[in-house]
Amino acid sequence: MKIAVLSGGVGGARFLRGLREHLRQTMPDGSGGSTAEVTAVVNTGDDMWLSALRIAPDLDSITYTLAGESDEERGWGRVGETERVSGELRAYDIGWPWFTLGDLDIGTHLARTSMLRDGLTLAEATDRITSRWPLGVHLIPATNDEVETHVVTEDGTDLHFQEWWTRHRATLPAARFVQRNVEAAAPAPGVVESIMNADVVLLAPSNPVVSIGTILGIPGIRAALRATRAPVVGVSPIIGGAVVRGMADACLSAIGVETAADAVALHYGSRAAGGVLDAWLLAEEDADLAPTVEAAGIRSTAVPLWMRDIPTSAALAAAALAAAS
Ligand code: FO1
Repeated sequence: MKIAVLSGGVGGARFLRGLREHLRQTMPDGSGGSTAEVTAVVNTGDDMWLSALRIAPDLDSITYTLAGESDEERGWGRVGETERVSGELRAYDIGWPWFTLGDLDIGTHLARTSMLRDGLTLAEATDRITSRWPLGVHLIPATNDEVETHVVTEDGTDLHFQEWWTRHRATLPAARFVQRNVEAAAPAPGVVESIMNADVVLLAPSNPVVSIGTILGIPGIRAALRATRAPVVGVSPIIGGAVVRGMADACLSAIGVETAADAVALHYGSRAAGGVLDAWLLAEEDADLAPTVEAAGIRSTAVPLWMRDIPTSAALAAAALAAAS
């Protein structure tokens, strides 16, 4: 079974860990893995150059989570982290004091930057970095091109998404999000193929605007989702009318979408009506919204959406696969 998952960072990482667990249990390969093939198409809009290093937050969040090396409390970076190099950079007034690079994390950024300088693509560097651990999921950046998300605030200031997100905690009202140079970008090799050859395509419960939305904004990816014979199933990132984590509500309001599980489904749209979804998982708290989603041509199921641990994440992944059939 081939599964393609469009994913952002933290929520997507936990969902992928649950999917891997579910497949290990239900489709074991006899050596602890699964016979299923999972490809994660990962958002790169949060990426940036900082202190001469190429930072790729969502790729790293998923890598560290699947490797069992992630800081589960903070939701990003490595567990057992130290910040000696960051202290030195601050002493030289280099980098962003509000954006902490841990020493182990800097190792990843140095490795990635070194490979990029040697002429590898981001996808090739990602293959090299992820091969260090038996992740059980193939990570592909949505694009090898640098398509960074910028936020234009109401007063016209243009900020890299990371500054808006980590320095200002998304409190500056955003007028719009801009995917820099997206018109010249192409899906990374393997992205369209993973969607077209999939038996199931899943949209992880990631930020619908700056994670899933930015993946869909890469020319060719939305068309692949509309063309694939695989059912496309999305998982709501909103539970009980509130975002699970992060500040996705600030992103949704900026694009005029209500922070509600049905509104996000309608924003993605049904494939019959020019969108990308065949089915949508809602939280049980939002089961009353199912008729609205169904009326839009999207099959809708209410399931427990909280991913508190690996078993609950695995149960959510199982529900998403069940909704596909
Ligand atoms: N988020 C923060 O709120 N503060 C930070 O200092 C911070 C540092 C950081 C370093 C590396 C990395 O990969 C992620 C980091 N993040 C930080 C999280 C990051 O903003 C998010 O992972 C995504 O970009 C947004 O979903």
